[in-house]
Amino acid sequence: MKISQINLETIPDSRGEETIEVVMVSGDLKVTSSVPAGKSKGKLEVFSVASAIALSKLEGIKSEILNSDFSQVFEFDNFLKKIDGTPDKLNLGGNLILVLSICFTKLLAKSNNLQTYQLVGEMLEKTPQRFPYLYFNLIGGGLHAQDSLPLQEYILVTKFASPSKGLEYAKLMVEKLREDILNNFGEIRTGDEGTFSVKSADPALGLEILNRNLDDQNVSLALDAAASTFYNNGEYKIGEKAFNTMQLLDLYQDLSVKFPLLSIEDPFSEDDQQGFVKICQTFKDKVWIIGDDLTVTNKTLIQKAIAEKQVTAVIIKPNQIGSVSETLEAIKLAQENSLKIIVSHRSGETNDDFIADLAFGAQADGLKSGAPTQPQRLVKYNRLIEIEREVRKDG
Ligand code: 2PG
Ligand code: MG
Repeated sequence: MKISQINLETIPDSRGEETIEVVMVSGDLKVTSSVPAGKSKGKLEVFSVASAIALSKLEGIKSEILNSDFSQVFEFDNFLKKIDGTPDKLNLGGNLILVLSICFTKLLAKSNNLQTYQLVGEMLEKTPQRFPYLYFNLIGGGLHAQDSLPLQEYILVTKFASPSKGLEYAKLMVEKLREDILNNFGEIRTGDEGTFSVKSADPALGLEILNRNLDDQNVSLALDAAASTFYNNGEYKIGEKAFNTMQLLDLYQDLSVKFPLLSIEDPFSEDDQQGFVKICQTFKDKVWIIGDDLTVTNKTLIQKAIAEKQVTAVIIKPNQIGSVSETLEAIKLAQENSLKIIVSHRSGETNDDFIADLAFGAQADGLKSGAPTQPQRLVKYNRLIEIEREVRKDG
């Protein structure tokens, strides 16, 4: 496939910070993609360049891209990775390589008369059928909300076969929570991902509020502790209290007895890998232990986490690794080793809905896209519903 045009622009993300959007054209086909940004980032995520740098880097390589002919995503990505020439994408930036890579994937799908999820399915040799659980972060804390709960994300997980049912349930939950929080805290405060936020140092409180509003068997709760963000010198600081690894593990055990917890993401710091080993031994298959900062969608780090039995699930965020093909390699490795995969947005998001196609195409176990209150979050859930309609029509 020949690419005939590439244009890059700067746009604001959901936090109002600058990010990049690319329009890519091949003949009469046109696609758009834009990339998100994280705030609680793993240390080993690939490098991102500033928007102005991305623009000038693209100008430097554009003619080479337009003069080439690529027939596969891997080929396109390898071409860019070769120009970049560094493992951490220090030269072109993971954000620039990824936005081009996603555009190319969407364009290649279109030129083959496929939906993006169908191409993803083909690349992973899967037949997409089942929809992922939906991870709705409804109460935010940590780095994502000022003066708030200590853990980063208190999540409603909907497990309905149909994503439209999941979204409907989550929207009703938002209304119930608004009333609950207003009655009990006297004010409504919000966090980065369109969540509610409350002022408290009690790590259990977010789960308590969610739990007292649950009324269906098809829903569970989940946590993203993002524990690297409150870890220092071997200690976890929660409010005024300091926890060591075993004390924090006790806290999680306590929470898992009190609440219907499906999963805990980043329960320990990426620098406390023994914590991950211990929590996996403790919970076995009862609660999924998800790596995010620990594994950063990187197949070498996922391999290590598998070998050392540190996780039973991984977060998949394309911008942690910076290309579609490497994201798919990470997914393949995780799935071959029976890890659950949860495809995820970032806290600073855009209107790109690629991760919905990625989640369905890869037959992910979960899609995590924040609260159903911000357009940048809703666009992903709505894309899944659009896919659902199309799949039901064809099936
Ligand atoms: C996370 C994400 C998304 P951030 O930790 O899982 O919710 O946050 O994008 O800030 O890393
Ligand atoms: Mg996380």
